[in-house]
Amino acid sequence: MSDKAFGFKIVVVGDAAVGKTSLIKRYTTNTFEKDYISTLGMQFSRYEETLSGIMVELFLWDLAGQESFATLRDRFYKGSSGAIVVFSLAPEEIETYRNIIKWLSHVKDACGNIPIILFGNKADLVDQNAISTSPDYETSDVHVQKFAQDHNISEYFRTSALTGQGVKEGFQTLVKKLYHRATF
Ligand code: G3D
Ligand code: MG
Repeated sequence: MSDKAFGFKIVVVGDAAVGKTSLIKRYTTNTFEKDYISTLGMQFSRYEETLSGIMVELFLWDLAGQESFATLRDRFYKGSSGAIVVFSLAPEEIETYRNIIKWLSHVKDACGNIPIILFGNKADLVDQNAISTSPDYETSDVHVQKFAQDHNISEYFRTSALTGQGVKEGFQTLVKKLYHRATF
């Protein structure tokens, strides 16, 4: 019998090219691969996280290539304990922020009220001071935090799969939440 008491499926969703695969790779192997080969359909990585000495087995699912996949949606989301919704902070990819509402509704339709963490990825591409302080930016921290609160999102992290900023912290925050939900 396995000594792993806990196993969680986590779906990582968001528009194509926001960095879902790169974030999973950064978290599970602590590397960044510039030119990985994308495959069609969905893929998952298995990862063992240890929280205060307790081993937690994670199955991290993401979509590769075709992000509009209505027919596969049920299979992809089935059995998920938590979700990470990702958009890109790169100014020319602002559309990916406006689209998170769609990803949130997919998660809620398929999984009900599971914990959701929001990642604003590619933080390395933007002027950190500008986005955190200037309310002119649609993706400034104040605006995104407000959006997160209004949509029942547990927490928001600015991340970079390239530098590693916020990645481990963000994933671990979700895992802790799932663990608490499962034990209390
Ligand atoms: P996806 O799985 O959501 O489709 P990918 O996204 O992980 O494939 O990433 C899409 C592109 O964005 C890749 O570039 C990848 O290298 C880049 N990328 C992912 N995360 C970051 C990040 O945090 N910072 C920066 N600067 N780039 C990132 P290519 O050029 O291979 O398309
Ligand atoms: Mg991908």
